Amino acid sequence: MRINAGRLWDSLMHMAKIGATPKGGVKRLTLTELDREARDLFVAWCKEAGLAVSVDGVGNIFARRRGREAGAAPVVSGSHLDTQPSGGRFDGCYGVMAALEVARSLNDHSIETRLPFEVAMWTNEEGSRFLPVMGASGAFAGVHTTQEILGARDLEGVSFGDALRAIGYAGAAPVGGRALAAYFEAHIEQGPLLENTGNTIGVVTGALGQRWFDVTVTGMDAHAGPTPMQLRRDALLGASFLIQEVNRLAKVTEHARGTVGMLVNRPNSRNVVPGETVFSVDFRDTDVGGLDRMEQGLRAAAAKIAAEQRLQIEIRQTVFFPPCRFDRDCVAAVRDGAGRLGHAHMDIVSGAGHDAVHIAGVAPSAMIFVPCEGGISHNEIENAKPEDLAAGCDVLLQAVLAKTA
Ligand code: HGY
Ligand code: MN
Ligand code: MN
Repeated sequence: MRINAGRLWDSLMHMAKIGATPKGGVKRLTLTELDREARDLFVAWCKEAGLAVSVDGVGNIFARRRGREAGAAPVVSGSHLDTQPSGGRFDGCYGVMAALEVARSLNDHSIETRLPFEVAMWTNEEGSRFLPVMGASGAFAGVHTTQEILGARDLEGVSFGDALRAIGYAGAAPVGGRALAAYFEAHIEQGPLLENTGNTIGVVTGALGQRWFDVTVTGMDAHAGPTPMQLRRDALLGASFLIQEVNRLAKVTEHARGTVGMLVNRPNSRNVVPGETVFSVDFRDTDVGGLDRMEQGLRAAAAKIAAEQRLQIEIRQTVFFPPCRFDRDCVAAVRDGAGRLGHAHMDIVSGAGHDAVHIAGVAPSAMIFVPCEGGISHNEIENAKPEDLAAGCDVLLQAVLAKTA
């Protein structure tokens, strides 16, 4: 039994039109009109496939296919439809479309599973508009409260709850608190390993832990002309020293990662010494000790720079989740599926966070990676081969069949 590769590709390309950018990417930020349009299309496709659709209080969407044991805990598979501001056509969307294709293929082959199967779409996985990243799957898993998620505000001050209501997806279903028999997520690797090693399938055994901060550097606005260099309290200059330190700390060990992706400089005028600079720090590592090492290094460097440059530097943690290991049996179901289908495969640890990382805290979970061109993602040129996407979806079908039997 195989999925319908053409239908999977067509669904991906249809969804990619919603928020399409001139460079071939997708900008579909969470809880915007474009997100609503994508959600409406997804819900329509689920209903066409005979799935019962429900929406929970943070906008997570679940589309349920009946099983013989109608009330039993379902096997679930899904991902996210929101993208980065300069996102691609596959990050997240592939996992939602692959899960929908599994449901469609079970219908095509008139398969009645013992357990119900649900397709899931998690709100705000990317965390680029609202913190925390992976917030809605985190609420489902009890890592965050619903109030915390609904109260988050974007840079314009709009709350998650207001934006969710504005697009009509403030659902009535409770957030979490229900058992899942298993969870699988298909995703592009977003790194170069599979492509470089000639593997089609990544059997994902776990994911790096993450710790994010917002750093606020405060100095003094001053005139760029009359103010002598030695009297300045230049917030952007202080931030630049600390940003170099983030990069240095992350290079100390092989699997550590350190990124400054967001920076706001005030007053951001060409002839004013900046008085305030706010920037993000994203640390990742295979163990919490590595995250602790980088945090301690960051705080020590900040204290030194603050004293030398006569600045105030505040460091506020915004995201933390420990490294995760996926469920051995679910990982084996993925590995066995890839083996049975004859796809070259390798075990791999995810450098990216995914909703599966939170769901793994409440249900046996695993992920399936497929290659993306050049390992590039979070970039409008993100690309993947139809045959690899189909292979990953076939492995997902095998894993779902194994767990719903
Ligand atoms: O940041 C991540 O790892 C994911 O793309 N949200
Ligand atoms: Mn993703
Ligand atoms: Mn992403």
